[in-house]
Amino acid sequence: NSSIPNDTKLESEKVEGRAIDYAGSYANQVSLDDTLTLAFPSISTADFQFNHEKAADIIVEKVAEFSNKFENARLVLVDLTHKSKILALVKTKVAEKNIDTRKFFTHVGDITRLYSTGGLRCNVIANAANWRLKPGGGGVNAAIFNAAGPELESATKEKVKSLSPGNAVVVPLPSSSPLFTREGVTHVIHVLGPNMNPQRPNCLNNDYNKGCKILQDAYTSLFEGFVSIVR
Ligand code: AR6
Repeated sequence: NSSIPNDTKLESEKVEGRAIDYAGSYANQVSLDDTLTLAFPSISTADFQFNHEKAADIIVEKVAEFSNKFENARLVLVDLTHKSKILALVKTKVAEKNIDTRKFFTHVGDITRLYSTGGLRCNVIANAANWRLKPGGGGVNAAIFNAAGPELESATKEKVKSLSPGNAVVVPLPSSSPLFTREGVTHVIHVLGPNMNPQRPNCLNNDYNKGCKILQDAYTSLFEGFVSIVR
């Protein structure tokens, strides 16, 4: 070993460290082999300006309803930062319910890099889409379309041209997409939530009777889409 230059030694240690990391997450993956995972962002609560308290109530209500519907699958609510208000609200509200923590938890990270940077394998990710199902705009929609490459746009177009609020569409991701190869994502579910932002189409002008109903429908559609993949 003394013949190995110092920097090379360091490099081999690094490589070994990584190998252990990978082995760890691989073992994890094997033991949870048939645990399909849906990672989803909080629909409508950023660009679409939906009230966070109300959205958190709906997320918890829908998670409680759906987490009983599958055995080897789990739901993960994701947001970008530890300061996320919606994650904090959902965590507090979910603690009051009897929800199995293996079937639902929250996670901080970029939904397009959950495996490569967080070691969290998620076969399915949800997108907070726009009604035209177009790439770009901002938020999670832009991030997912950018990370998935043109494959996602064409696969989406093949399935459907537009969405109305409260609906979701399951799009199988071509295996050539970087999101498939790097992150192991096999499906993207586009969801269109209610919009309270006057700068965006179909603004509900603070009508939370309609808005809550549409957000409930959106999560029902999303989770039913995931159940259809799991089965
Ligand atoms: N990873 C995880 N969570 C994210 C990421 C990311 N990369 N990026 C944003 N979030 P938003 P909406 C969180 O605005 O309110 C788009 O332009 C974010 O912090 O993406 O439903 C579409 O084209 C928030 O908690 O979606 C539509 O026009 C959540 O994702 C419109 O915005 C949703 O924020 C949809 O607005």
